[in-house]
Amino acid sequence: PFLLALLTHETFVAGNCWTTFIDDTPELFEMMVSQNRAQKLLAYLGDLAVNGSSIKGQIGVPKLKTPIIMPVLKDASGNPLSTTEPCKQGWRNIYLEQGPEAFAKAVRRYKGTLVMDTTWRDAHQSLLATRVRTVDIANIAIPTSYAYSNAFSLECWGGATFDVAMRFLYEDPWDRLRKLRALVPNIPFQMLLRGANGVAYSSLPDNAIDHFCLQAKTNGVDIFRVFDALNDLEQLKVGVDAARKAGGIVEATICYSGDMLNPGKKYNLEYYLDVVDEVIAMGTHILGIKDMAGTMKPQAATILIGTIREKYPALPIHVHTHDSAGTGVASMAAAAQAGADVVDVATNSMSGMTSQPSIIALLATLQGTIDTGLDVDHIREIDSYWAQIRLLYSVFDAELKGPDPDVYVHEIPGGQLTNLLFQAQQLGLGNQWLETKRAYVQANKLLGDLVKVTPTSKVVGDLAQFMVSNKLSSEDVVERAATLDFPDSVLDFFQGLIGQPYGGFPEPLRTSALRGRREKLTERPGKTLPPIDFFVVRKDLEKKYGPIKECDVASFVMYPRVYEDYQTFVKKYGDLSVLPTKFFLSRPEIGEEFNVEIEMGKVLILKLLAIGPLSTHTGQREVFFELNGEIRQVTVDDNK
Ligand code: 3PY
Ligand code: ZN
Repeated sequence: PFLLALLTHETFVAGNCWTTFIDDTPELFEMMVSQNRAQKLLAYLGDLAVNGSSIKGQIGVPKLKTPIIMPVLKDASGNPLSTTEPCKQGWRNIYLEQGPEAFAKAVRRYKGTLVMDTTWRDAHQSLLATRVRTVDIANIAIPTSYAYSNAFSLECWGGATFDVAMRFLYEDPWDRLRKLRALVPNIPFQMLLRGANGVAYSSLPDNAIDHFCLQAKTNGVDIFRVFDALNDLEQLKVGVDAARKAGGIVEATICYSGDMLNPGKKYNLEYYLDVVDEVIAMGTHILGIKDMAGTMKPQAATILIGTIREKYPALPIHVHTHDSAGTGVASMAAAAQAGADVVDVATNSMSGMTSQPSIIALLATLQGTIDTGLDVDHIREIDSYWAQIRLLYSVFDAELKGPDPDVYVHEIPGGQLTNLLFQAQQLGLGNQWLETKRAYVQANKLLGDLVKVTPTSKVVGDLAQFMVSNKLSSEDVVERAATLDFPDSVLDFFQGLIGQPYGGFPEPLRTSALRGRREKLTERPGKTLPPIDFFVVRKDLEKKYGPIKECDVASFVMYPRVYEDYQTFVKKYGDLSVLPTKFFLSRPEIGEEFNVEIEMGKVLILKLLAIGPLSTHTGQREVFFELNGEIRQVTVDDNK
């Protein structure tokens, strides 16, 4: 690349070179970096052209064929609103100027009900396998800063977005956060933290959670929704304390599981009220109620939220649901009427089914009774963008055909429901899905009726799939537990690595399955894990990858393998977050021109010219591109 930079430098080309030309021309180095980036980008595009997409879970090519039309917001007089600069008004100002307590008080004082929009996190996690890329969120971020300026928050980070960004999208999750933050300075950003697990699937040392939350806060997160999958309060406290120490707004959250209206249910009103008392004693700015499967019927929302509201009049309450059964709008309206301060919704085109209920449907339901402070026309405009994005990501769309009120029976959380359905469809057996749902109910019962959300939902799901694929009934599992080779996640749960379930572990199943091979934990796992030495981790990483940021250390600590694989990918192909999604997922037509802005103001104009014949000798092909008017060629292994 250096030679290429030298040979293409205009002074060199003009033949006006002097002996210290290289030393006197520092932009040669910059040119080299740019050319290096361009070459890596061509290597990716060449590979995509020859071998097709290697993005996991992708089926086919995007349905969206036309360029994306950007929405135009109008002001009160019908004139287009300027969205060149981000909006400055919003709830975040209260937090920045007066701190988390004042923010919580102001939210509680608000006369209507506020909304959190989940489009940038949970909605695509639940409908599109978490595959929406930074560029597609960033492109709509400034208009969103206006349309949603009175929103309580935008959920945009955490949960599965953290590892999926690195693992499948080859993006840096921190980079996403920083980019979005710069474009939306006015609306609080919310993340989902899995308590003592951070954004991973099992416990980490406590200082890793502290370190992670501080990085999250520093890079742009304001509100931390912290939950524990078993409502294990000790596990929850680790995350709550970390978020508070980082200076964030703490939303300690209890998970709602099953149907509390059902007589004899393990998780009944009494249970929830006890947990709420403990969570409040822990200290939280806001109480979160997380109905991750969408089993909180409207009447349950009225009773649960109404009772908490009465008992804790000053406490801000934020309610989350999924629309799997088709009753999400009704439940959120009921929660708002019962005194919830904030409820969760998603933009229409990314709502419904396993995602959150539709924002406009909720606004229509509340119209004339409860104000959200949002402009429906603006929200509708923003949705016109997401309708196109949904088609762009059609390759990951589970294309659910309708609501699944069976969720009241199987209780599968939204994101997992889409995943399990997809896996059952891949197996191609017509009855596989019904069998999986049935087995999920049995597995949950065998495990003692758990609160099911990441990571406990995976434990139940893995056991269910294990039962289906090995044709095991519940009785078989109990009788043959001492000889069965249970999935790792089930053994982790039995060992106590995920925390302590309410009501205890199921016995004798636990002891038979563990067979003395693993020690049973009686305390939370993080208590005995040795603390991370961040200085040493950083030094090791810098030796391998050169200068890195403190947040990269946090990525490695959370997902060591995934982070290293991501680094290897970036070394080979560069930072692909700048590549438009259509060309990240599918090759351009021959002769189709497209632009990639590799950095501010530095635009590459690209065209795929030809894919050469297969060399039987090397198993490779030459792929020809035009890059800013010059012909470039890359050699690609044909893996087909
Ligand atoms: C997650 O942990 O990623 C969730 O979305 C749980 O609901
Ligand atoms: Zn959710």
